[in-house]
Amino acid sequence: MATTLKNLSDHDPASVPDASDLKFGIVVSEWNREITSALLEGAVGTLKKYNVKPYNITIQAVPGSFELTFGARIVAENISPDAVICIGCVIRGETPHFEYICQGVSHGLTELNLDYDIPFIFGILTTDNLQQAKERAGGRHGNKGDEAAISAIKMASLRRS
Ligand code: DLZ
Repeated sequence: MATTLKNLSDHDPASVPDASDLKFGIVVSEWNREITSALLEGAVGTLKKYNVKPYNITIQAVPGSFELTFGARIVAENISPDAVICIGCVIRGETPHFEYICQGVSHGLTELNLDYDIPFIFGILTTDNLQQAKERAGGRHGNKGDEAAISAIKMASLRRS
């Protein structure tokens, strides 16, 4: 697999714009909480690392990844952020839920990106099992929360430019 042994959170700090006056919303799914709380920690830590002020980070929980779209819309409308980061973890099970949830949230966030004047970031792990999720939530393949935060800063900065 192309990602084997690669830390996907590796990035060049020089490529990340100044974020000291940007405001972010984070919507986080409670489903697979062990994973999503690690992703959230990564995202918040990375935003702060790039000088985002704590009072410019608003966190809203939703029950599952399917609800991320609605939660993100509500956050966008209520706090006027520069970007919304959506955090979730969908693990393939023995039911068709995996496909329905992944398609629902990816289409939903794509529509929000087209309809609103701010970026909505896809910080959602879609894995075959819990072990793969752990490896991408602070394990050997980095933390997708970090990546989502960096994407959010870059896209929010692009919007302001
Ligand atoms: C129902 C469900 C299932 C089976 N699996 C997951 C999952 O792996 N990750 C996740 O974030 N949510 C899951 N859900 C819950 C749905 O996202 C949603 O919350 C419910 O279907 C209620 O709309």
